[in-house]
Amino acid sequence: MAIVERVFSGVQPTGNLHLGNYLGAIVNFVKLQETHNCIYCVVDLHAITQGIDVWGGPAQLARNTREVTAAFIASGIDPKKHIVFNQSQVTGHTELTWIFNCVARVGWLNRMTQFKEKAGKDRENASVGLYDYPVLMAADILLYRATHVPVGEDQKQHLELSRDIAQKFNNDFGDSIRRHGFNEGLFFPQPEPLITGPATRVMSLRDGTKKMSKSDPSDYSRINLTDDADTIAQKIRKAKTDPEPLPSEEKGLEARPEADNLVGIFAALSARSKADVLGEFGGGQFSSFKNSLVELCVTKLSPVASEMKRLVADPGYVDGVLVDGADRARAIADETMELTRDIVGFIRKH
Ligand code: AQP
Repeated sequence: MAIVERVFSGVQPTGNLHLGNYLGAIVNFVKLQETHNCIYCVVDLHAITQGIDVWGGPAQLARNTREVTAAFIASGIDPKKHIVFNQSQVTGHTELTWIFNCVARVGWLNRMTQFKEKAGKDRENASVGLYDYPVLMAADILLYRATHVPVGEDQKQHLELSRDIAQKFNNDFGDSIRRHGFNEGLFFPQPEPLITGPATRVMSLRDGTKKMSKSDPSDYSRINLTDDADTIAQKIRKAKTDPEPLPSEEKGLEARPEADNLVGIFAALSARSKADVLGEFGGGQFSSFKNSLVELCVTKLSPVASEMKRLVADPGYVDGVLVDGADRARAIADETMELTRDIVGFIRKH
């Protein structure tokens, strides 16, 4: 069972899928289909790590899971050629998490900044699942022995942890791994983060120093993939800016986070460089730039939104995609888990 190049990534069904998720992750997912075998997962087990008020309860979780699946397909992911499924249908994710819990060190998890940000001041009251989130993420990736993981910049630290877990597992169980025919002692690959593409960190429309996020209480901070043209226009027109006109060169965006963010979004959506965008709009006022940005956003996002709407109205089809994807994912996961159990020394029926 040699290591083959394989892409894995996931999106949480926590509602409000936004332009950051789209440009930072989904657009890259679509592109990678041309060169790799890809597995794209709706990570519902991750979604429940925050309070029930955040993930919205059972009916909302199911709705959000279908919505993320619809967004994948509407954006151009082909669930027949590649694998699209929801995480909870493949039990290997949780089983491998337990084994990795015994490999990962508490000191490693204590350094995870996302936990600190999400748990906030009330850390004692955060769920154990939220603390363990990065270990589940390592299991998601390594269950498929995936080699490449397209993510936004915010996930970089978690990817580094996945690499540390893979390496420690390979070291701890090196002799057993070799006895199982992996002569180099490498069972799990070191997954490579792919933090590339048009916009690896899209910022809030209300505060250019904060990441655009599903959980921001202000809906005006983000453009949701399901927003209609009027809502997109309102949000962009209200987006925070500064009183200066747009600079003519990229250097002029330094220390102007809101301007930088809007120019970055324009560049990403139009597949142009920021310098090129500033060549056209530099020296002008934000108002006319914003009008062009509204037009661009609506042109790019409306077809995705209307296809999502059509798919969400057909839950039978969407659930079918997830069940079919889970069957194909499970076939790969079972192979990894059987070997992993043997490597660790768990007795099982052969
Ligand atoms: N603002 C962003 N810019 C670029 N990429 C982003 N991603 C998220 N926000 C941005 C990338 O989207 C993928 C899916 O993210 P996720 O659903 O797993 O959760 P997250 O990273 O926690 O995203 P949110 O939207 O910010 O949710 P909350 O509010 O719950 O924290 C990932 O590849 C992520 O990098």
